Amino acid sequence: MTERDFLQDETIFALSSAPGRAGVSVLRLSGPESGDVLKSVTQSKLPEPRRASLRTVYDLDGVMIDRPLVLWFPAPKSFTGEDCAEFHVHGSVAILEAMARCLTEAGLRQAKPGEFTRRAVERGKMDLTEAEGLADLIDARTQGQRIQALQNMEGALRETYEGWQSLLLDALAQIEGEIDFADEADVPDALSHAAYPYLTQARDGMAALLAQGDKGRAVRDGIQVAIVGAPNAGKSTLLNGLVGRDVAITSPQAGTTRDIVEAQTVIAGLPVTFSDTAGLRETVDSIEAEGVRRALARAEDAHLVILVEREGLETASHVEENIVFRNLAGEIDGRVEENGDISGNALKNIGLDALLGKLESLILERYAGLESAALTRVRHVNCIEVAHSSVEMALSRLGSEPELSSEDIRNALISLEELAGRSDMEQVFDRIFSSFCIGK
Ligand SMILES: Nc1nc2c(ncn2[C@@H]2O[C@H](COP(=O)(O)OP(=O)(O)O)[C@@H](O)[C@H]2O)c(=O)[nH]1
Ligand SMILES: [Mg+2]
Repeated sequence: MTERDFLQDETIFALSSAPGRAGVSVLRLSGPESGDVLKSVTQSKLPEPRRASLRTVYDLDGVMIDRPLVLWFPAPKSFTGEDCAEFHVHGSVAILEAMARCLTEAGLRQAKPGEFTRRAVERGKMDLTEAEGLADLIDARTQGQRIQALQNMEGALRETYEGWQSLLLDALAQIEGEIDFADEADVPDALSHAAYPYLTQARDGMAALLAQGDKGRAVRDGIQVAIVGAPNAGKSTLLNGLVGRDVAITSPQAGTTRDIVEAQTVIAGLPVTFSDTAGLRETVDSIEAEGVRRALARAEDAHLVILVEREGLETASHVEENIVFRNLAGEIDGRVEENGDISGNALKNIGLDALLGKLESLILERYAGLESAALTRVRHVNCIEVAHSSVEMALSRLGSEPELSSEDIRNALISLEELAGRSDMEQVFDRIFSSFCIGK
């Protein structure tokens, strides 16, 4: 028995709702002792599975703690796949403390962070990408994040890579058939040829998903918008106007902003962080020069860049911008010019609606409404990139070196198993061998 198997046999509990005073707080149990502990602390028989029942909970001395709703989820139909129970107690600090003491005395252990979900993954209730989706759903602050997280939690990415796995296993079965039975007369010469369509379909699917680039990560982590331009162009004034708060110091003195000033907002249901930066100019002041260096680096890393221009001011360095805001003097109409630039007056909040409208349409166009699975982590991109290049390699030597080609396909499958959070290849081998027979 490994240490992990041993740990899995432990029954754990945790407060699953937020800590502190609340109308109701939920305590969750998972592991083989869940049912016995539920019976003993309620001094009654187990409730009907998955039905809320009112019970009294007693401590070890037989003194009442609270009268909660309790639920019993016998394995495997539970969140973790183990026996689970829930107590919906009144949410007071004193009740939670008494419950924790009572459950600890009954032999249960406090769960570690993420331990319920980890058990769910290890028991096959969900794969790693679904668990990541669940974590993102709990962290979601905007509607766009919620929608993206739900898709992955519901298995969008899992279904996608399972489709590729199936194609790769079919391809492998064809190739192995040719290698193993090459001497037999009834096997067609170019059985491996039959593997082409499977491999190209898997390759194209991976390429299409990789083509979404950093979309999924931008939604999960937030969209970075850098505000750059010459000193005194009105960048800090613009930032304050955009978020409706006085976050950055503004002054007629050139070189006021040196550190990056960030402010958050929500556009098109997605979290957006604006970064106000030091004005771009040649300077002998070493602190300001560091500010300029940071400004350029931020513009480089940002998803979108707003360049603020003001008459008579030169922007010293070239920056790839997405939107130009022309900060004009006087009572003018804020508007979108023919070339797409926005004219306005940052100090008087003129043209900010036009600017926000343009930002919103750019964000919608680039980052919103992912209909397929989302690559929300670098891990996802890495696994799929390796799988993709392995399949490319397999295709390139399918005709000449089928043995090596099948090795490439196995490597692609290993990367997808990694994406799934499973390194156990047994399932894959089962599939390979059963397909193998069909080929015959
Ligand atoms: N007249 C006028 N003054 C502005 C406008 N925007 C900013 N300012 C002023 O120009 C000065 C520099 O603005 P600031 O936002 O600090 O520029 P930054 O260096 O680009 O951050 C401040 O005194 C602002 O009040 C504008 O649209 N019109
Ligand atoms: Mg400034």
